Amino acid sequence: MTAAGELPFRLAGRRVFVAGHRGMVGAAVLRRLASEGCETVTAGRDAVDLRRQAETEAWMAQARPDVVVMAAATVGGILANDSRPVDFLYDNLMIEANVIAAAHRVGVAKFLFLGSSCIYPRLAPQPMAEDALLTGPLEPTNQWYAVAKIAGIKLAQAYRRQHAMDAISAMPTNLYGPGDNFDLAASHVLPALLRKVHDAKTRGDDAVVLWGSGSPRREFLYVDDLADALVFLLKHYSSPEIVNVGTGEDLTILELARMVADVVGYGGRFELDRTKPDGTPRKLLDVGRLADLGWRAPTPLRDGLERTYRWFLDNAGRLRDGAPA
Ligand code: GFB
Repeated sequence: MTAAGELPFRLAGRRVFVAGHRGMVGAAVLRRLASEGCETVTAGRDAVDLRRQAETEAWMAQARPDVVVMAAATVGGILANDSRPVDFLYDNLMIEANVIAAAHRVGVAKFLFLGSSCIYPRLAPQPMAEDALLTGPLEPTNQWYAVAKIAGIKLAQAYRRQHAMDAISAMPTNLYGPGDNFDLAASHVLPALLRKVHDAKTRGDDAVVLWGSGSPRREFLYVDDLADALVFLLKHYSSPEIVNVGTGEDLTILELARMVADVVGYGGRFELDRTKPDGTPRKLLDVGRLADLGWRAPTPLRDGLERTYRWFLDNAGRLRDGAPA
């Protein structure tokens, strides 16, 4: 059985559980939902460990949300993915299975699952359309995370098919913005470069080291744009097929580094550390499906970078791993 959900879906007056509200994505979703007239509920890791089924079910049974946005996940950049495979596979499998099953038990009216552009094959034709899923081998550095996210997509589709649950799935491209992780050992490239370039400028260093060859191409979406797209999908989308969320534009890591240097006001050089992995050579989403539905990303990369750098400067003192140089 395939559910035909209510469209447009009404958020006003509903109780929305944003799982993972302390992360960059969950926090942006909360900011965006503030103007929707809905009630939001959240649960920190101290209140419920979503990797534990009994805890998740008990929490969901007392919270009784009408809508769930599944932004809880163990995430990180290329090195964290490659070096902590258990965390990326086990945590994400458990979290998504527990949250989807518990949401079904309490009979939510809508469920939004979040995947990632790394679910697509390493050498998928570019830009990557939704139907590229499961057509080829994955990028080895993030296969653990990708397999977990693919399982989550399938579980959402399975609940929709077997139990008529209005579960939908969005696949965001590489994200950045306020609340990102600036810890160099675990972060993605964009916050890493903002921090490295800022530190080099502060210390007067004449070079910044980039991992890999600098030639991989990536697409970057401002996290508040993602949150806006997710609210749009909650209201206007009800179908088993996954939906890509991106800008439709990419650039090389070296081009990104130069843009970061410009935003930070740094005049030094970039050196390449080729002992570090490049990852997939190109990751650009085909955003045609979402554009046809009526949504496009409004924030140009340069503007998003400036806003993120301002956030970094304002919040550097309370970043998890201490202040930058
Ligand atoms: O953002 P990132 O860590 O992850 O790295 P992926 C993107 C590219 O930037 C790679 C290069 O080619 C890195 O080698 N890079 C250059 C750097 N300098 C740095 C640096 O200082 N730090 C980092 N982190 N990278 C992730 C997946 O892949 O994308 C996740 O591992 C997730 O699972 C995420 O899907 C969206 O784009 O390669």
